[in-house]
Amino acid sequence: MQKLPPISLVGVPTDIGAGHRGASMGPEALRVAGIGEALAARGLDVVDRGNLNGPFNPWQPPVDGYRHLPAVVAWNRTVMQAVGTELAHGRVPILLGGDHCLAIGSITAVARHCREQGKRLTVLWLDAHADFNTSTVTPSGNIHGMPVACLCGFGPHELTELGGSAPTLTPDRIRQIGIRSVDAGEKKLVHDVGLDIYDMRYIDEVGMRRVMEEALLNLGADDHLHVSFDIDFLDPAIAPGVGTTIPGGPTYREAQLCMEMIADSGRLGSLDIMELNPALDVRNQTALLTVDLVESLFGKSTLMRD
Ligand SMILES: [Mn+2]
Repeated sequence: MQKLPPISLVGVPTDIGAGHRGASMGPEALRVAGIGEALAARGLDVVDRGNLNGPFNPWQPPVDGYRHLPAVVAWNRTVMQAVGTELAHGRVPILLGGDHCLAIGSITAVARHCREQGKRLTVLWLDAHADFNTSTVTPSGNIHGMPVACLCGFGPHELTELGGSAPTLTPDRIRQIGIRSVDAGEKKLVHDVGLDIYDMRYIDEVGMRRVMEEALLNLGADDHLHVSFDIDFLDPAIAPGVGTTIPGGPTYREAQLCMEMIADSGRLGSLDIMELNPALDVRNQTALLTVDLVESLFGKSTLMRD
């Protein structure tokens, strides 16, 4: 069996960038669903680092187009440091979110690590949304709709330059899968920068297998794959526990295939699990499903082969 590196779970209990309260309870719901035990049962070395700390959510309206910007920056700095520390120790960080604005800190740390190690970073963004809003086009000011834009250098300098300089990523290093809700202004921006989007229509037309073959094409030994998994990627029929459900997402089997093909690539180096909202879940079923999918992401095969 392939030897996988040790894993660190890092909880980030905040909904500071979200439009609904409750993702702050995500880390604990994932623990209650047994994420650590499930990975350990696969023979992996798993350590739970507990939760990071940061400012509480004041639940205020946006200021100059951004909601809670100073607190979002504070949380992301802490995330960047924690993720960077795990990578420097040769561990695979699994961020237990928390809302998706925290991917700014997470991926900024991963990008720096890749630069230092001479690795090429590819980000797989599993989401119903492109998360490419800016303060001028966002309808809400919620920063969880802006992390991909911020990582590509579009956004407040406190976030685009979190790692020292902007952009953290060029759009060609990102592949988005499962997209089915893009705001009008956001759509134009996404087209302008040429983001690689495998939307639900494309998944319907060619199937998840070909989508993942294309998204994972040409990954070699020098590639670091980062998966940023927004739980709203999944169809709400199987995953009701998120704040921004959009119908028409991947089914259970499509999601499993997606995870299994990422595992088969052998390149997974870091993971965000974001936007799980236990306040909206039903008997923790979305957390349990997430743990099931993460097991596949780390190589648990449901197939009759090896
Ligand atoms: Mn998202």
